[in-house]
Amino acid sequence: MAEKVRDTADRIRKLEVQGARNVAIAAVKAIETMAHGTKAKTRESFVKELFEAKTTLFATRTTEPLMRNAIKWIINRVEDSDERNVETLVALVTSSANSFQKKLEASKERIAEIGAKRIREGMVIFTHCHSSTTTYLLSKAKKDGKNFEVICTETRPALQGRITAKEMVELGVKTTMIVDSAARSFMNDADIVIVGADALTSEGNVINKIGTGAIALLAYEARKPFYVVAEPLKFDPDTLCGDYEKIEERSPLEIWTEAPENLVIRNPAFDVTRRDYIHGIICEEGIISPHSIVEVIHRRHQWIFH
Ligand code: RUB
Repeated sequence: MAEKVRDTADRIRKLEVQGARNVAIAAVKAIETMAHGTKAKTRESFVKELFEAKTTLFATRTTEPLMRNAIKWIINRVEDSDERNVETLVALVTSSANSFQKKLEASKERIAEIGAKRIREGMVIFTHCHSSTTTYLLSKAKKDGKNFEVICTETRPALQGRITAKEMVELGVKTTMIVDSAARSFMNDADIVIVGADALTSEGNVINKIGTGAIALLAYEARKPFYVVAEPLKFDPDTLCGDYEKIEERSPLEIWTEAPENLVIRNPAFDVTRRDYIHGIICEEGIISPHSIVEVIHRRHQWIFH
């Protein structure tokens, strides 16, 4: 299998590429590069290569339906075509990869446009981890001339909150970083919570960085609106058929490298936020209730079910 796919898979696994959107884009680019460099002479061997790449990339991070949907989009289009010429199939991979990326780009813009309207002058926004969709929305609000503050968690154990903090400081936004366990102490200072998502389930629950579920509960207790910014393409169709979204469990070494022997360390990367605590999902369709996610998928992305 192409070097590029292996290399991308490695970078995703090591969190050198992080966040659902960035992971999906990196995977799409890797498949495109692999297709360009293919030595396959027949449709069958080309399709086999695509499936090998899919297996490798799917295995990198368990809780990334956007990446899975992106790869599915490309492979579906190749499988649905009757074309036997490999060069034409490579061109089809390129056009599918481009159209997927364009969809993602357009949704990011639209989400930022819609979400920025919820940011009022002087607001304090609480966020967790690093979501490129969230920080893009905040940068749009800033460009619109709004002044606001951000409180961000450091996000143990991999400290993705630092990426958010750096981006916000560079944007000229007054930013306060707190340890994750200080979330309750600072929730009262916030006006609104905005987080990203890795997965959306058929019941309208949202899966995001570990700790998000607890932050949603804190926001509920403090009566602060809790919004999720996510494109519906993060929907996992398997949840409609009864499967639970699997939660990635990462190495205990991320938590403690020299831990005592026999100590059990658990390191789930994500948790579930129940729909009851979510005011709205800000997506390119507008601000929707978590209950309507399946309806949106039926209307906009039927192919996900196939
Ligand atoms: C990142 C994370 C982000 C979502 C959404 O976790 O939980 O909130 O992926 O990000 P990790 P985006 O750092 O483990 O990948 O809005 O960029 O898709």
